[in-house]
Amino acid sequence: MARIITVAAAQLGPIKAVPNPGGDEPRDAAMKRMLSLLEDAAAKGAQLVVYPELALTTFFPRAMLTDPAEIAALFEPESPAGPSIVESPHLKPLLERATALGVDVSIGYAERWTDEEGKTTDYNTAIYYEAASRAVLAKYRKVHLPGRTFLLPEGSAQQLEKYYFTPGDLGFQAFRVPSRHQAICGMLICNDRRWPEAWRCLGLQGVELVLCGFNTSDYKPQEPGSVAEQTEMAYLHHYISCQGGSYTNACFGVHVAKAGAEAEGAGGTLMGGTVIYDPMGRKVGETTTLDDELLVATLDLDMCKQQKSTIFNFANHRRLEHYGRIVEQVGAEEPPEA
Ligand code: CDV
Repeated sequence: MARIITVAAAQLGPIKAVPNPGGDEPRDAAMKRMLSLLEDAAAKGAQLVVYPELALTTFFPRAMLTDPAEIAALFEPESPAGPSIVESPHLKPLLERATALGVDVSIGYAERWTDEEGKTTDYNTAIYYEAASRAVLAKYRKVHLPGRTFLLPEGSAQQLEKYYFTPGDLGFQAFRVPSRHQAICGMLICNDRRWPEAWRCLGLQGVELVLCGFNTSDYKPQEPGSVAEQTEMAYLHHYISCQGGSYTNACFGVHVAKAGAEAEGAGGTLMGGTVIYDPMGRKVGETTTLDDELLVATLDLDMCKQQKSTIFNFANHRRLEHYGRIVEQVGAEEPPEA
């Protein structure tokens, strides 16, 4: 039987940060928009809807909040004894409707995790929710956190993920989706898509479908180049990362933007470019706006087999004896001058 899955990339337009960075658009307004995309996706036959990174809030790491209560309001609390993310009042309406429609959901959010010992850690997280089992099949915590823990000089675009989050501790785990022909899926979050190591960890588990939400600003005043030049470069680097990951790991990739002007000033505008690639590295489709927009595609998972069994048959061709540096070294070490 053909292993066909219809996916919808649910690009979100801006979730406005008005009047201050933490004072985000009322959550129920953003939820209404997400529900509307879900209904549209289901009507178009989608079996899986993928939403962006930090889809429940504005991209708050563009500003340094210091009020603990204001920060806490942006996070979903979770712990082994509960609550779990499916109980979150901020997400529940979406998952309930997805269950009723029989549509799976992958979505990113800010997670505040309290472990058995009472230690609290904040992660930039995504989940895969399967409608058939009403369960979260997989959770992924972003590994590659860009930016810094401190502010750059005023007027710069800020990126403060290292201030808000801890690097993910769950690694790059592929997982099966029983109700979708046992599809082998994996999740990445935004900056992870730029790291071949992340893709290859999923590729080594036979991944067929990579799901990745992102928030990527298109212009940073402190960096060289005009707005037009930097924007062009942002799209180029986004495309080559996603295309390369799909090609070299023989898998589909669904990359979903939160786009548009979320906040006034530097770094407040996010690029679009929600895009789907096939295992050959071909673009299947792309959005054209910076607003809420749905990109629907029907994918044949068995298309992954051709490249996985030939040029990217890892078992036949990989040479582990030469890859030591990848795990033994972090920064570049140049050869001594001759
Ligand atoms: N949210 C992100 O991870 N954004 C980064 C930016 C800062 C470069 C990205 O890789 O798109």
